[in-house]
Amino acid sequence: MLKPEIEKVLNKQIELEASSSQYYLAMATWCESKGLQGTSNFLYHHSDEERMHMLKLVKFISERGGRVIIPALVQPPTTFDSIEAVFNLVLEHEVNVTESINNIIDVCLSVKDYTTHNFMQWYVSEQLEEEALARTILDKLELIGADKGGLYLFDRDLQELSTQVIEQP
Ligand code: OFO
Repeated sequence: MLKPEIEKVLNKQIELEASSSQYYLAMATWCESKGLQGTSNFLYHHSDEERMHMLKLVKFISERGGRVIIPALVQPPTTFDSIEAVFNLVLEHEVNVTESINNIIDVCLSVKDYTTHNFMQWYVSEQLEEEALARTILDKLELIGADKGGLYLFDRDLQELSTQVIEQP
């Protein structure tokens, strides 16, 4: 049986993963409207991944006899200042997610829930990768600056990345 403290933080994480998925979906549609098809596909995939992160939590709570709360949707922004702004927001968001995951780990240790602690290790490594990826993308964008040809190649790179980063649940 899940302890109430754990059920609470896991449900909060479900909300955060769901809102990440919505947020990246909004970014994907914005990039698509700017002709950045590769970047858009990358973000569509990223949005799918976040939904998968949410589902893993939903199933884990259910399997442990807890109560899942499916959160209401919050409308993400419809427009963004630039592609750099998009990825700065991605990084900022992922850093928040990491903090939230670290908080769950703290709660697991404080109530001695080693099963959830073990389950959350997957999220710890996932966050490491996601933050690193967002930083790499931002470095590339800084390198490109205002070079339109560079942006074209960047978009092509992200198209390629979008087929690699998708994971199986
Ligand atoms: Fe990228 O947030 Fe999920 O875990």
